[in-house]
Amino acid sequence: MDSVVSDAAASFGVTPLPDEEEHPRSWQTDRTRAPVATKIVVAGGFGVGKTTLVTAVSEITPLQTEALMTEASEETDDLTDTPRKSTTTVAMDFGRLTLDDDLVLYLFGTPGQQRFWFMWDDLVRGAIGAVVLADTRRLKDCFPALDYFESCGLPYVVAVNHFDGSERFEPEDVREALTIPAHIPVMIMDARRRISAIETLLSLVGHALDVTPE
Ligand SMILES: Nc1nc2c(ncn2[C@@H]2O[C@H](COP(=O)(O)OP(=O)(O)OP(=O)(O)O)[C@@H](O)[C@H]2O)c(=O)[nH]1
Ligand SMILES: [Mg+2]
Repeated sequence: MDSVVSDAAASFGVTPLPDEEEHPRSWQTDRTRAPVATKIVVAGGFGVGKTTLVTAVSEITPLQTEALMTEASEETDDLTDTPRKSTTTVAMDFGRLTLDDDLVLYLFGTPGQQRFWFMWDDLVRGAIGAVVLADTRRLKDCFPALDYFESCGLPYVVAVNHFDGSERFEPEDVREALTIPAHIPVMIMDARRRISAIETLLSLVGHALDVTPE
């Protein structure tokens, strides 16, 4: 991690990646302080940046299940807004992020293609909440994820992954367009930037704590 990112990460309580063998973290040696492990789901429409987000924040090499996209999927997978995308997630993304030494987030990215949605029920089991990624050029793609979390009652936040060249909107405009209730955080972020993605995850953790009964 470079120093600019390290400094910014420190201000979020994110410990820079240590050489775990030589410099174990305090929670690895202090047996009285077990870390709290939480599961977080990263959802949203096809190609919105779920794998990008998990990869950007993960302190371990993320598990990815990417498959090459072929001409056979041209009819169903619209690549107009992501022309350089060549692979798609077919099962899940998995990554890990430690905050403040004692809160460990396990991140599960969902597959975006509709034909893999049957896996969501398994992926969300035990999660404290979800990030729903949205792209303002194709807002309707995030409706299935919003509907899913609304109906199962899992806390969620909405994060607009701002793609270069797309028009920039204020969070309140996006809230109105998606009819997101006032108490649910809506933010503009960049899934490629670690700090931006961590801010989104922190917002979800805070929101989940607010709305989940003790
Ligand atoms: N310009 C720009 N490109 C992005 C951004 N986020 C992701 N990308 C690119 O957009 C494409 C889609 O990213 P993925 O992370 O694979 O999207 P996904 O949501 O995991 O896709 P599926 O798993 O197939 O649904 C990739 O080519 C990324 O490099 C962003 O914030 N800005
Ligand atoms: Mg993906």
